[in-house]
Amino acid sequence: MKKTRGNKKNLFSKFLNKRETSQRLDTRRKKKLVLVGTPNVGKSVIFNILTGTYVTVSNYPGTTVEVTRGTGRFNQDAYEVIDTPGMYSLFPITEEEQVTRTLLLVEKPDIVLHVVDAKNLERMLPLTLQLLEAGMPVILTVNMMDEAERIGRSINLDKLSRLLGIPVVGTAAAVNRGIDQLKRMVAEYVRKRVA
Ligand SMILES: Nc1nc2c(ncn2[C@@H]2O[C@H](COP(=O)(O)OP(=O)(O)O)[C@@H](O)[C@H]2O)c(=O)[nH]1
Ligand SMILES: [Mg+2]
Repeated sequence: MKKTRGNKKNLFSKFLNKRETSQRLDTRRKKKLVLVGTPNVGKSVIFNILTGTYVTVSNYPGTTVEVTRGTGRFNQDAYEVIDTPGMYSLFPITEEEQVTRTLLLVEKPDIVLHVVDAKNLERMLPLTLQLLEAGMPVILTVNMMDEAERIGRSINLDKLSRLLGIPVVGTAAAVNRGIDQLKRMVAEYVRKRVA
């Protein structure tokens, strides 16, 4: 009789231990990073750089809109990286925009990378403001810096960061420029939010 009770206790403490372990793992769960922005700004190029070979493409539930997910490992952390269809506004007109908006609200990303084209910055910043107003954890990625430079545009990224009050990074993803800095910023941002 005693033995059984002992065993039960043992099982119970084993169960507790297991639970503790899974909770511990949970605090180290994969961070979720979502790429958003208008079409043709380089979201998918950045997605491909951040993730490995194993990506899954699926229709967002109940729609014909494709969402691509992959895993990125950098700065000792694992991230679920999600590439979304292009969106112009958080107030959706197209099904793509509707899906991206829902995804942002439902999946509660740890980081929203708003990717913009450095050549058309001013046209794209309204979405940054909308995302911020919606309380999203935004890092602004000013991509295509190579093309902007070629047409003689220079962008004061530090000033932009001060004005918006969020991290801003300049990239030229197609030539792998600024990606290390982007990864560092993501890691730093997540660390700050957890602390
Ligand atoms: N010059 C230049 N081209 C880029 C850069 N990033 C992306 N591209 C190109 O821009 C096009 C659109 O990129 P894509 O990732 O498909 O954009 P998405 O629609 O936002 O996913 C592709 O032809 C890319 O090769 C960049 O930083 N510089
Ligand atoms: Mg794309």
